[in-house]
Amino acid sequence: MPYNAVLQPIESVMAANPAPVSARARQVNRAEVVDLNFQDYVRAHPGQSLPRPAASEPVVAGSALDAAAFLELFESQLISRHLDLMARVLRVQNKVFYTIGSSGHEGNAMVARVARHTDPAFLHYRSGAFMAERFRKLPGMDPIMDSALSFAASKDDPASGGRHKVWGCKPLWVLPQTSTIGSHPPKALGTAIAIEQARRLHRPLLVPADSIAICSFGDASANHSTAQGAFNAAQWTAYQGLPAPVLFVCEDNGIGISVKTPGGWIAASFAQRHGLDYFYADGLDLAQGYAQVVAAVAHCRNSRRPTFLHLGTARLMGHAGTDFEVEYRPLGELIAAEAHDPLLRSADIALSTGLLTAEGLLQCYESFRTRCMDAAVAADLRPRLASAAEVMQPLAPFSPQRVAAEATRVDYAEERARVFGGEKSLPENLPPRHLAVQINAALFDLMAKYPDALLFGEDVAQKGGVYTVTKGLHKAFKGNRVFNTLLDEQTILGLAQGYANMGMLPIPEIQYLAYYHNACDQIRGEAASLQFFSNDQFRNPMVVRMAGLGYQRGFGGHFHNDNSIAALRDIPGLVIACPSRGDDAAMMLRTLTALARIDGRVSVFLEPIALYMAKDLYDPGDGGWLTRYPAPDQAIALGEGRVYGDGSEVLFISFANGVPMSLRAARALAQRHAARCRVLDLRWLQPLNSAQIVAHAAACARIVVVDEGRRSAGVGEGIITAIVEAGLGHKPLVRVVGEDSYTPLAAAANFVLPSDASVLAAAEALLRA
Ligand SMILES: Cc1ncc(C[n+]2csc(CCOP(=O)(O)OP(=O)(O)O)c2C)c(N)n1
Ligand SMILES: [Mg+2]
Repeated sequence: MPYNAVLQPIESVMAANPAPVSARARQVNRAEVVDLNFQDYVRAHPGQSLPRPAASEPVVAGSALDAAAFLELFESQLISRHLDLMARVLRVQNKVFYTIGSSGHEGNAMVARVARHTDPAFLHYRSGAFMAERFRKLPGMDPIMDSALSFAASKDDPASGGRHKVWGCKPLWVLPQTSTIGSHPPKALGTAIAIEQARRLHRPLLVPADSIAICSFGDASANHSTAQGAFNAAQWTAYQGLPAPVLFVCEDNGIGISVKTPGGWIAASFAQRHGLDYFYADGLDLAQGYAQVVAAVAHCRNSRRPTFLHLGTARLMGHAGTDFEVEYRPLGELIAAEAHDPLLRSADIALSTGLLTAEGLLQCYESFRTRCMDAAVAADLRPRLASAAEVMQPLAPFSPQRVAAEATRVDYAEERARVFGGEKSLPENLPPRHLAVQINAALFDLMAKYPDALLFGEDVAQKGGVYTVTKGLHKAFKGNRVFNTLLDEQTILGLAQGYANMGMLPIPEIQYLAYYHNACDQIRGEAASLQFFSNDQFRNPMVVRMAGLGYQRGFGGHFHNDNSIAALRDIPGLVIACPSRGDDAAMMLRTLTALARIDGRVSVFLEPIALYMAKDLYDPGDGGWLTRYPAPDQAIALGEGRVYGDGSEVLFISFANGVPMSLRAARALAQRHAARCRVLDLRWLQPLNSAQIVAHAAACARIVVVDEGRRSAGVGEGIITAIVEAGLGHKPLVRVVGEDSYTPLAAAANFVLPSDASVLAAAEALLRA
């Protein structure tokens, strides 16, 4: 019996006269329809009509799939289906909290079967069968119980510790994804490139050297600009003959929630791309589709080229349990999709070949139902996360002693001497220099200290960066460790995640703070969330350098003088460091790389462009802003600010460009009013060191917060809040802060940013009050 026999009578009846469609077909609960359809189909099947294949023989004539493999794949499909059905039933009872299912996509089990469990996988949310199949690759693992714990948001969920329903598994190299569609292709590509780069650098690799990265997503998600950026970056890489063994798997069910993908669009858009090799496989028919899945995986592994596997699927039971598909899809269309249920086709193969009897299959079907329901009921009894502390436990791991020890570790003297060209030219033996030079020296130092550190971004290599901060690094460490990327911030941050996933230490550069906003989600949604959603099992440590903030004399306008860090400040677990002078910068960078290495943290190093070349503090030629390079055993602990002076009449709290401004204002107050001041340079903008802020605020009579960021959502709000919450809100205090404006070109910028004059005026007003 053709597996779509269920379809034909209903479709023809519908066409003639929609009225007689059976009561079942009209049901709103499509999960029940799909469930009953399967049972009816099996019961009505005429049974064996083909010769029964031996275990190692093609399951049907001409198929690349043998009978034994077919039976296992079918079992994975059934497990996945019953996880979906269980979720629909138990959601209503509040025992399960997630109902986006995999029904109709169970053919993705083929990809899991053909790939290895050490091929890092970044999966679409419809990957139940992929997971069930991959679970076979290691002994002693139970996909049903693991999934049930995840559906139930139990603390014992091995994937995320009850934080989210994600497909993830540490031993199986499945890195959990967020539900942002299309956001994972950049890091999947990054991981593929990292596998190759580690080999070139002779770094120990965490997976076999011929691994591939697998990245699956839906047909609608393939249009997302983030995904398209990753496809383009993969093509750009392959075009140059560079290896990028990533397998993109587009699971095409023809629809995204309620929006149809134009017929044929995925093939039309992807079949002819330069540098992206296209394969199509029927994901609704294991016997048919298997050969193409095998071909795609083998091609990706052997050629090391980006490969696009277009997997035909269907969407059954709606987008999620809450989705009443009947409201936006004609009934006939639902029935048609249900008739293409891949499990009907698998049942047809099993029954017509005599591999299973109808009775045996139904028993098997029911036994998986029972196992899934029992597992879910048991999972519901297991503990759930019970406090904010428990929820946040993996968010921002911090081991201060170990980080301090790592930051000041100096066991690479030989490499250091080689890199800097001998003892005499070690930077700590040179005269004081400005910020850009000291950051450059610090990067040389860190590249020497960490042989797996990689520095990359737009223009960082031969040119040495737009502001020469990375000058000489390419020459010293060569193109495998210091390299230019294509012009795409999402790819830069995706690469960083990929390198980190493969155990390296990425130091990507975002050329200007303003352009971080083009790729914000790669930090906010992706990099910074991995430890949280994997219960700290996966980490993607990195130090992202961003040049930013205002006051550039030579290069005006908003985008090169962006002063907003609001889009960084509220990212859970992210560390933001912002030095104002060269010695601090070097010591802070050491702490950030140590934080990455020891605690797997993601951090941003915000470099104030206008201070790169600043040499003087009070008067032209005084050299007051030059600093000596700190010896490599010196570091600054996370959160520790720098305090200038011990006066108690006025406290300036600031960071970056605001620090020299505050110091100049403090000197003017001393000279004009004999007022004794102190200046606190925060240095770390997230997490804010409230205790230090409050201690100095308590010790001083008046407080001036100098925040070159914006009035709204700037650091100043956090500083004032810390002071007020500590009960010090009665003290005279004022903010000198950037306006809620973009920064205009030329001298007009001074109207919207704090200046020497406005800082001094605010402080004097406080003194007078
Ligand atoms: C960036 C983003 N925008 C919107 C959504 C909401 N959303 C979730 S799934 C989805 C449709 C995805 O369709 P497709 O990629 O075809 O996958 P399918 O669900 O059909 O398997 C949308 C719009 C999201 N998760 N992420
Ligand atoms: Mg879709």
